[in-house]
Order: sequence, then structure tokens, then C-alpha cells
Amino acid sequence: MATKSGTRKRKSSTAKTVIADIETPIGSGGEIQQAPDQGNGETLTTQQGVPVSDNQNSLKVGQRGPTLLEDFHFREKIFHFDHERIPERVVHARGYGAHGYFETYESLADLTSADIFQRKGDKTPAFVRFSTVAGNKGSVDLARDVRGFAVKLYTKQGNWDIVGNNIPVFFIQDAMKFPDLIHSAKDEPDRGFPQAQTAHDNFWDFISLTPEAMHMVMWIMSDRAIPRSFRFMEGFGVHTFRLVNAKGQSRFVKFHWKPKLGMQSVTWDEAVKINGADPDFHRRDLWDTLVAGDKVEWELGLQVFDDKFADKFEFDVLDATKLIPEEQVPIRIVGRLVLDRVVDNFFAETEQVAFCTQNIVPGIDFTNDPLLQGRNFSYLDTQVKRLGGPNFTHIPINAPKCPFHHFQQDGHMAMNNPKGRVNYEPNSWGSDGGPRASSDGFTSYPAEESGEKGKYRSETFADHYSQARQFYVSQADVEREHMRDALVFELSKVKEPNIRVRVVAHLLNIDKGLAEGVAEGLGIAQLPKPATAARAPIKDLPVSDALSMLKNPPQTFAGRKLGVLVTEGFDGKLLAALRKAAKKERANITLVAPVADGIEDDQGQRHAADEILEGAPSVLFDAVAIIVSEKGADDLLIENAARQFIADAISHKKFVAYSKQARELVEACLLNGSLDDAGIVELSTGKSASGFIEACGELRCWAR
Ligand code: HDE
Repeated sequence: MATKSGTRKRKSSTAKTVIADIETPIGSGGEIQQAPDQGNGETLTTQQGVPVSDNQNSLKVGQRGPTLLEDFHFREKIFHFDHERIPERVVHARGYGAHGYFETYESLADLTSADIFQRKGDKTPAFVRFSTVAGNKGSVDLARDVRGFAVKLYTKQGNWDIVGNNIPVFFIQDAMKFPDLIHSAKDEPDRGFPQAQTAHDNFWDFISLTPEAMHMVMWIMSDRAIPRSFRFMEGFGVHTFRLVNAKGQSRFVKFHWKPKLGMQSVTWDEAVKINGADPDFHRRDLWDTLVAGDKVEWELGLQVFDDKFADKFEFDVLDATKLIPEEQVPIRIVGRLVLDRVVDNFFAETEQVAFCTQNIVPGIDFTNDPLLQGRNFSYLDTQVKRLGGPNFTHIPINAPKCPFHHFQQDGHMAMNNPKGRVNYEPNSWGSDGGPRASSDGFTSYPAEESGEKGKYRSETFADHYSQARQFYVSQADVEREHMRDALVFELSKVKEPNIRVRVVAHLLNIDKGLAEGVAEGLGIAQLPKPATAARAPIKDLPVSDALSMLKNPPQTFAGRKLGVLVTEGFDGKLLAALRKAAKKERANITLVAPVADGIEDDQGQRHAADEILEGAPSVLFDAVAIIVSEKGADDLLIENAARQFIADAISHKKFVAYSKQARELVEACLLNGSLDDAGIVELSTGKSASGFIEACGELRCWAR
């Protein structure tokens, strides 16, 4: 409050009341911590910089009187709070971002003049945002869905955004259909559910009437749509782009991101349980990894091809529902993307980052893919809506990191209007006249275009089933089973029988066995006729092993997590051996105990628990170990959470290790398997611990 002399001092009486109002937390050692503390020593101010004397009580007339409108601090605080939300993204609302860099492996000057690809060893700052598509901002991470994989590269010639997905094809061929696709996938408008899932009538109704979606449907019904971590996903630019070199020669290119730690997904049963146990599973995984000082890497691969290949390829390279198998055009690895830093602030960076497909740089260009052309309109438009005006490029996460000069000015929240008198061009102000266009600026590839105006769909886009079949037949048996189960699950949530039958009619054009399996799972007694195909499917496209995750296993436990369930008096040496082996393999251990405050091992050493049993079901881990004392084993035998922990790990085909005291406990949790299983091992020595961790590199015992 202001004193007569005009200086300020704290209202000590109010401050005391406040402290009494705040709960005092109990520290883990039993001592009581003092709250609140003194902060960082700086004085709290309003946004105008005015020092604040009381941040807990509004200005009133007397102790019990009305609040005064002149309380500018109260008004500012509430006003700002009222405006904290901006519109969430219409699609890809739920996402998570991180910083890093791109490192160029070799000069690609023969292919492209893009500055980022000129010099071996160059490092370009990058920001990446991963996302789900259908769910709202607060939805769960393990929805069955495509994942966004959007990369912003702050190159020396401007920002280049590769706004891709973790699936190399898309549902539709023309951007015109995008609003309908998304409306059908999101919650139904009358009831506002289901959220973050496609298992409902509207989605499958749309799909059943959109044969071009069938290839993508195969991908989203595969385990690609339930990744174990952002770190273990591939990324794709999806569309065909152009690379243009300094001589003006153009080649086509598809972009691929290959995860250094290999690919890995969860099973559907795990996904459902993870969503309950930890809805933030993916974002926590990335945060924890980076905060622990580990880096996350992908390599950039290019599929480069020319008109000759495009002309002889079975499909149109402008059709985003088609991919080019790696076996047909090999992938050339040209650099790596390394994520090494979490954001300082989620909203400022991850929420405000504005990716735009039209952000390209000299040396890169678009093709006529009608989906890409439509996206080039949409992204700029959506950012203006979301971020409130044309100056979203002034937000640090969106600003280029290279010098930039232009005459654009004003508008909401203008932060860097050009300096000086001149804000137009041409002008005659010489060295005060600002920037000028230059011959090495961006020029579009002079592709020749002609034709009659019309609302067209090219004949060359008419094949809807051949690559859907190629993807399906390229999967391992387990992966095919999962796809069949996923289709049965999704369609079982569809209440209109005609829709289910229409989907099965499409499946008949893809694979008869799959169609029959789905029909059987749904109880459709009589198979429908195959859907009429605009073009007869090619049935003998070769198997592409590169399309299967299980045929390309990572063979490493690096970056994965072992959950170790312990009880009081457990074998401390065994845990130490597991820790050592995990460290060597660059894997992590989470200690799960019955209580949070920690427990003692048989050597008398105390261990803090990372999680308690009820809070950490085994679905959160890639493999588990049960290291318990005899008494602990007896106690856990009658504890539901413990039995579920073990039974789930076994039924999810994970590697399971146990100390000899846990033998009976593990046996009791076997449903119909046996302990005679290569992936269920008794540990006794340090050697067996390291053998177990190495074996975990297989990730699952699918044969179980
Ligand atoms: Fe997007 N998409 N999209 N999309 N998309 C958006 O832009 C759109 C498509 C993708 O982390 C929106 O900033 C249209 C394909 C990602 O911020 C919006 C079409 C692919 C992200 C939009 C497509 C994507 C978006 C919503 C059909 C993979 C999140 C919020 C032609 C290659 C980026 C926003 C982030 C976001 C429009 C199809 C990927 C509305 C019209 C195909 C990764 O502009």
C-alpha cells in the first residue's frame, strides 16, 4: 500500500492470513517443509511493470464489502486468464514438440540447390511436432490414428516445413474431400462423441463410400496406428515433391524419416490400457528421454526419380494414396535429424508453432498433387485463424533464424515492423531504400501446364485396391492378424449393418482371406459381392518386405524400458546386475514397488520406487522382471494388480524375467502357457541378467 511519503511496503497482516490459508506439504523425510518460499527474489509485477503488494485478495470496501472495479491488478489478472485459450487445431490438435537439428551427410548439389543440402556436416536448427489427428487437444495419446510428423527446418535460406505423417499415403486424392473426411472421423456432431477414435458409424460410412481410402485404411488398421513411442515411428513427406538443382534441372522426390532405434508398436489391448494408466504416454516418453540427456534420431532418406520412372510406374506419382515401394526406388540416406532439447514452454512453442506446406526454399518445389495444392491454401489460412493475425511469423518459434527483410507491416501484434521511412518498392532511396529481389531468390520450376478448365479426377488415379493388397500381403502373419482384429473391433462399433457389409465388399477386392476373417468376426453370414472397382486391381504386385515392421525388427533394447517389480527384502545384487546390463544396452529401468516411499533390499540398502504397483501396470514397459522376496511373492499372489502385471506381460508376449522366489507367482499368472518359454526366464546371476537384457532386443516372443 502507498504510504504518505509515496514509497511502497508489504501489507504484513494480509500476508500472514495468506500463509495460514496454504496447505503445508509433508516432506518425505517426515520433516515439515515451509511453504510458501521466497521465490527467486524478484518482485511480482503487473504486465505494466507495477509492483504488486497482494496477489491473493482483491480490493474491497471493508473486510466484508464489495470488490472495487478500480482494482486494476485484479482486472488485468482475470482479463488475461479469460483470454488464455486460442482455437485448437481443427486436426492434429493434440501434439508434442521438441527442438533439435538436421545434419547433412553429403553435398546434394547435383540434385538440389537447397542450401541445407550443399555442405557435408552442416547443422540446421529444427523443431518437430508429433500429433494425433482426430482427437481434441486433451485426448489420449494411444488412440488408433495417424500420427503427424511435422518438421520445421530453419535453413539459411528461410524456413522449410516438411509437414508429414507416420504413414506414407493418405485417405483421399483431392483436397476438396478433406473437410468431409475429417468431419466423418471426429466426434459425431449431435452427440459430441466418440472422441479420438474412428470406431463409429460416420467414419466407416464415409470410408465405405470412398474406395480411394482403402490403401490408407489398411495402414490405419495396422499396428502403425498405435506406435509405442514417437521415437520408434517412421515419418513420410507423403506427396511427391521436386528437387531442383542450380542448372534448373528437376527430379521428383519422396521424403522418408527412418528412426535410428527402429520401429515398434503396442498391441491394441496395451493401447487401451495405456490410455487409462497414462494418457500422456507418448509425450511423457519424449520429455523423459530428452530430459535424461538422451537424443532421439531419425535419418532422412530420399527416393529420387525422374519422369522416365514416373511414366513407367504402375500408378500416378501425383496420387497421394500411392507409395513407391523401396524395392522399386531405393532410399538414399542423406542426413540425420537429432532431437536434443525439450521446449521451455509448451504453449509458446508447441502450441504456437505454425507449420505450412507452402514454406519451401529455393531448390525444393511442389508438384501438381491435388492434395498438396489444396494444403498449400489451407495451412496459411488456419494459422491466421489460430494465431489471430498475419504476424504469427513474428513469434520466435515461427521466425526464420536467417536474416529476413521485406516491406510487410502492421496488423495485429506487429513486433518487427521494418525500420526507416521506406515501406514500398520500387523506390529511389538508394542505400536507405531497403531490400531488393535477387536472381538467386526462389523461382518456381517452369513446368509446362496446359489443358481445359474442369473439375477433374485423373483417370490415372483410378486404381484403389492394388496397393492396399500389396501392403496387406507384405505384412508378417501376426501383423495381418492384428489388422483383421482391428477391422472387426472398429466395425463392431458401427451400428448400421449396411455400412459393415459395404466395407467387407471393399475388402474382397483386397484379400479374400481378410474379408472372410472380418465377416466371420462380425457374424456376417453371407459375403457380399465385391465392390465395383473403377479399375480392376492388380493382384500380383510383389511383396514389399520394407512395408512390414516385424520383418524389420530393431534387434536392440536401446531406448526401451524394463519394469522391475520388487518387494521388501528383494535380491539387491540381481537388481544391480540388471541395472548394469540395461545401462550397457542403453535401456532404462523403472523400479515398481508396493509403496512409493521406497523399500529395502536383502543387503539392507534402501531404494526409492519410481512407481507404485497400482500406478504402473506392465503395459507401460517393454519387458518386465519380477525380483521379489519369498514373503513378497506370497503377498503378491493374492494381489490383483500384481497378478495382472505379470499375466498381461505374458499375454502381450513380452520378455519376462523372475527371481527364483517368484517362480510360483509367475506360474500362477500363466493363462495357458508354460514356464518352458524362451521369453520367460529365471534369473540367478549377473550373467543371466545381461543375457536377458540382450534377448529383450527381440522385443516380443510372437511365437508364445
Ligand atoms: Fe494437414 N492440416 N491437411 N495433412 N496436417 C493441418 O494445419 C489439411 C494432410 C498434417 O503439428 C492444419 O496447422 C488439408 C496430409 C500435420 O502443427 C490444416 C489436407 C498430411 C499437421 C490442415 C491435409 C497432413 C496438419 C490444422 C488435405 C500428411 C499438424 C492445423 C489436402 C502429409 C501440424 C494446422 C502441426 C495440420 C489441412 C492433409 C499432415 C487445417 C486441407 C496428407 C502433421 O491446415
